[in-house]
Amino acid sequence: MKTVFSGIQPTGKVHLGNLLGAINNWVHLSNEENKNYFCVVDLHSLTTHPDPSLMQENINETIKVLISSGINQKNSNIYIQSNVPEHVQLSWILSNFCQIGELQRMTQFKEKVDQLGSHAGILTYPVLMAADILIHKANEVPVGDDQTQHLELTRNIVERFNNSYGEIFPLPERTTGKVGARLMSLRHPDNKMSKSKDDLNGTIYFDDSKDEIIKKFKSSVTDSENEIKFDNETKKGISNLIDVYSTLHELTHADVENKFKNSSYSEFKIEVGESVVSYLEPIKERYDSLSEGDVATLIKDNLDDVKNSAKKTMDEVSAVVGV
Ligand code: AQP
Repeated sequence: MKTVFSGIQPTGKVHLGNLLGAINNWVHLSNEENKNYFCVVDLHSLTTHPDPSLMQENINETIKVLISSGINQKNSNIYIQSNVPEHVQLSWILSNFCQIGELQRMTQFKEKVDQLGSHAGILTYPVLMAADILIHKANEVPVGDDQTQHLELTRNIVERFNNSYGEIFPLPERTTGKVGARLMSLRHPDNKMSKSKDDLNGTIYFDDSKDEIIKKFKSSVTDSENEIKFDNETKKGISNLIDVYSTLHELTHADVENKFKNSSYSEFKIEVGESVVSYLEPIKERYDSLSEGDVATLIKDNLDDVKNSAKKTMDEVSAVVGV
């Protein structure tokens, strides 16, 4: 049986990129014979200096989306990172198995320094991510392709740690959804769809109304041709829409091209928009039916199991390093 770990930051409203690039895959994995840990990584989000008055609301909303997404609760623990201090304890130990130069070479570090300034949290973020994964000894990590470098770093840390202390951690593998590894903004197809960017019209939020969704797809930026063809170099906008449609209908890009070979861009945009509406509808319905009490009970019920798993790893790690 595999152990799966993945996380999401409570940095704003969950969007279609989070759902298709990550959470959808979590739902699939939760229906297989795995032990799953899905974590709202609030400590990671501190690197962006979020407004404290919005934090609890964002955490609750993100947890509610995870529950509503269809994750099978039987073999999955949804929890909040800061409730389990072992994440940070392990992160400190692992930071001694990681070079400063490696952290400085991370693409996300370079991008985020420009946006957020160069504080140490941005630099050491990938070590905390390694600890998130390793605290439950996860061997499978379903994340978007923007996290490839961080996963590679985790694997390097594992190899160095195991070389010193024996086979303590498994070597984790990254997995992505079938398609849609990186969903782009509908207005700026060069940029990924994102929670925290100010790009309301380019981002589909999980709770957008039907009209908002159709309107955003109708006005999505494409190109001046009228051929529905996947080409991520020269036709990024339309390729992004093909990605969305193919993910939702479990079709290949070629199937989608063939299905819409006689359609105009505007007809295709409406079809994609309606598919997204149908996908989000049950998620929104479940979300609306959840009370704060339901969420609190679920978090409380999961916490013992999560804490036991984290403590077991920390006890083992503490023993081998001699603290
Ligand atoms: N556009 C995207 N396409 C596919 N996958 C995506 N993910 C994020 N954006 C896309 C995946 O969603 C998971 C959770 O992401 P995160 O909250 O940890 O942070 P992020 O990657 O930085 O996502 P955002 O939404 O862009 O947040 P902000 O704006 O705060 O940076 C991850 O598995 C991620 O790959």
